[in-house]
Order: sequence, then structure tokens, then C-alpha cells
Amino acid sequence: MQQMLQNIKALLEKPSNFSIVIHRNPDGDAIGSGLALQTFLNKLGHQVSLISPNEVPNYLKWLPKTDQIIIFEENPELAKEKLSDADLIFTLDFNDFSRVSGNFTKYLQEIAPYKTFVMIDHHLEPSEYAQFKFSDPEKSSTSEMVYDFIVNLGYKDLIDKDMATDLYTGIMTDTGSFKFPNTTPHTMCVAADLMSHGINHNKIQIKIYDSFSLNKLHLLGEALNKLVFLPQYKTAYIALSKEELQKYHYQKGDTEGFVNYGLALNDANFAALFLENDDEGVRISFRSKGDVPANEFAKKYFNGGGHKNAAGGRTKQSLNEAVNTFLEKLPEFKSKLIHANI
Ligand SMILES: [Mn+2]
Repeated sequence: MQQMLQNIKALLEKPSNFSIVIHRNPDGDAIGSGLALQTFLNKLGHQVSLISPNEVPNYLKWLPKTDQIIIFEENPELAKEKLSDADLIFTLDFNDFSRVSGNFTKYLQEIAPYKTFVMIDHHLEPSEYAQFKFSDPEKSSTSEMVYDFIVNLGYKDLIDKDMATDLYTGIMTDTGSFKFPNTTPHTMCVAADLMSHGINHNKIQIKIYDSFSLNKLHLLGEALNKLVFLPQYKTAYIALSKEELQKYHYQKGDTEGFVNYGLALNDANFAALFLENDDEGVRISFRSKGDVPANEFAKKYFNGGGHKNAAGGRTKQSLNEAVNTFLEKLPEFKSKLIHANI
């Protein structure tokens, strides 16, 4: 680790072109860690492009400089030009090229043999594309890891208020406001140090969690009415069709957090949210309590993965078929679901 940091530090010494890539459907951690790393590298005198596969969700657009993020889907030529010019490519908050999806994945695979990659990520089972691999599933978030990265390189003094806001946002969203099991004493120390930079932590909370549109709240009402609880599996799920989403003028990010309501049920140890989407089939989010392995379930049946308590997957099946697959596979996890250690 120390040697790897020394080697990177040497690479950061002369002004260079860098790119930072984050995952598709970027969340607070991807955007927060990406923006903070970009600012940090800018301060060291580098040209840095931050590239997202698709658009920044509305609830994160208030973060400074999100308007400068290059969106691969909208501007693939510019993104490719930046990546092909990059002396180093940082990939943040994902463990495999497939997480940027589609043509973006193909492009990264194409250039991988000629490029040097730095992975900073906290997902399980990292792929082997990065020459510099900072992978730690024990960390709360990639934002916590970017903080450690900067501090361990000896540049703690470069952290400013905007960077602290970015990193705090990432840690706060990935830990569910410091309540998920991934929150460690170190996480709290990092958050405390970030707060000491004069960030408005209450404003961040309000911007993320208390800034719903009326449509979103009405959609949440519909989702909660549709919540199904299966006591025999201590499992709750919500399935929303394309039509239901359209009825409430669904915008990307509107269903953020909905899956957690299933888990809010006192007897639920596992929760799923099924979303029907035109281009992508059905997307499913999973949440679990204690030692129920949401990521194993997502990986085994829904081409996905993630963390033990928060995972996601997708399928080309119809919404009904996807729910039926879910219901058929629950019995295999029954003892884990019923006897969860919390
Ligand atoms: Mn993350």
C-alpha cells in the first residue's frame, strides 16, 4: 500500500491529463468522490475531466461543478477524446467495466491494454484491470476512501470547503446518514474532519432528503400502497410499472430511497424494489438487515451485485416475470431470511 502510494505520488508530480470515470446512474458517492478528486488533482496542476456514463440526477445537481461533468451518453466523442489523452484514468465507486455499461464499457475494454488505471472502490470482487488498486469493501464509501487517499498522499491541507461538501455528501448518502452497518469509527472521524471545514451539513441533508417534488411524494404514496409483505420470508417488495412511473412524471432519481421503506417494516429483513424501464428491462434494488446477503441474491438471480446490505440487479424479463422469479427464489434463502443476525 505504502509503495503504491509512493508510486502514484511520483506520477502526480508533473502536470498531466487525467480522467475520472464513475458508474452508470451515479449516486451521491460516485458524484461526491468524483468531484472532490477532480478538484484535488486540479489543485496539483493537472487537467482533469470527470466522466459519467449518463446524467447527474436532479437531487445532486446543486453540488458545485456538476455542470462540468462530461456525460458519455450525450457526448461520446468528447469523452473518448479525454480518455484517449489521459495519462492516468481513475475509476471510482465501481468494481468492473460493466458498471459503466454499453458502448462505454466496450471503449474502456478497448483502451485498457494501453492505459494505466487507478481503481478506488469499496465493492466486493474487484476486477483486475487496474495497475493501482485501492479496493476495500470494509469502507463505508468511495468518498471515505478518496479522503484517505488524499490524506495518505500527504495533501490533507488541500481539502477545502467544496471538496469537504462533496465527500461528506458521498459518505452521508452511502451510509444512509450514518446509520447503515458500514458506518465505522473511522467514518465518523472523517465526517467530523470534513465538518470542521465549515460545510453546511444540515443543508446537505435538506438538499438530498428534503427536496422531493410533489410528483415524487405522490409516487411514493403509490409505491407504499403497493408494498407487499411476505411474513413467511420476512421480505417486503414493491413493483412499479412503466405506466405507474409515467403517471407521476417519473424523473431519474425519483425512486431513490423507496426500497428502504420495505425494510422499515419491523419484521422485514429483506426488501426489493422493481422498476420497469423502457431501455433497460427491469431494474431491481435490494436492501437487507444484519447478515442477510442482498448482494448474493442480486448476483445469483438478477445479474447484479453490490454490498451485503445494499445491492442491485437487472433483468430483461417483464415486470411480472421478474417478480415471479424473485418469489420462486426466496425459498432458497428462507433460513437466512428468517434467522437473520442483526
Ligand atoms: Mn459507493
